[in-house]
Amino acid sequence: SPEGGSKLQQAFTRFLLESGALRFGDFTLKSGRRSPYFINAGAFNDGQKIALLGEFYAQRILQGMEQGQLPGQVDTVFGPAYKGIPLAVSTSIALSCTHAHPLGYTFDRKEPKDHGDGGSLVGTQLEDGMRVLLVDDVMTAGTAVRECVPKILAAAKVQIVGLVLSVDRMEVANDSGQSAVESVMDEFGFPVLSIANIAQVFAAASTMADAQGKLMMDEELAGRAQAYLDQYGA
Ligand code: OMP
Repeated sequence: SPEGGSKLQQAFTRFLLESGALRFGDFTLKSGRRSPYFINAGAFNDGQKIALLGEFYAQRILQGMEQGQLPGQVDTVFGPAYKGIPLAVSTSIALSCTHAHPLGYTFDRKEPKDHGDGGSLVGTQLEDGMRVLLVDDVMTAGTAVRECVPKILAAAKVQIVGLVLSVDRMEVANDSGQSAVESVMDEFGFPVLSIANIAQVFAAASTMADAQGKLMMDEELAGRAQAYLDQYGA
């Protein structure tokens, strides 16, 4: 790829910055790590942004299919509640309506339901033999995905064909020197792809200026990001 990354990575980085999803500051993560940057998928909070986000996921999934990382046929896109729900829905719409790749969407409930259909999953119901593609927002230590996989496998004997993230933060898992993405791949045996990893995001952001001509990621921010990655990077 050229300097600053692929077209998809560059466009996605611009989208992260312009929508305010990528912020620099001082953030405490779920894992307890204190990070100088944070990616907040909650910033994709209107119809245009969530449609565009679904389109980015679709592009990455189609690329994964072309490159043989993902099978060409998938039955449903699964997004873990709550933040995974709009990801699964928007990705399914983009693949089905824009890319002639019809498939379902599925998500879980956080609370058990004891009336109505009684099911704990919403959308396309999982059946034995189905191919399920997971989508999630960001991976840091890999805790979120470890919670959701057993729930899916308890519903039916499905094949989880992969996990697609917005951003892989490229950090170590909690209890090892191994990267979170690699330890999830080893543990569950499916590929983990991201629209962009954090190194690709930073490479692209360092080449981009805002409307006032100010660099989106100047040397001071780059230095703080590097210091964090020296500590927690895989
Ligand atoms: P792990 O479960 O440690 O992999 O952290 C990933 C989750 O943390 C994501 O699903 C988010 O809920 C949250 N998160 C972000 O959304 N953005 C970040 O930049 C970092 C985190 C985080 O807390 O690590």
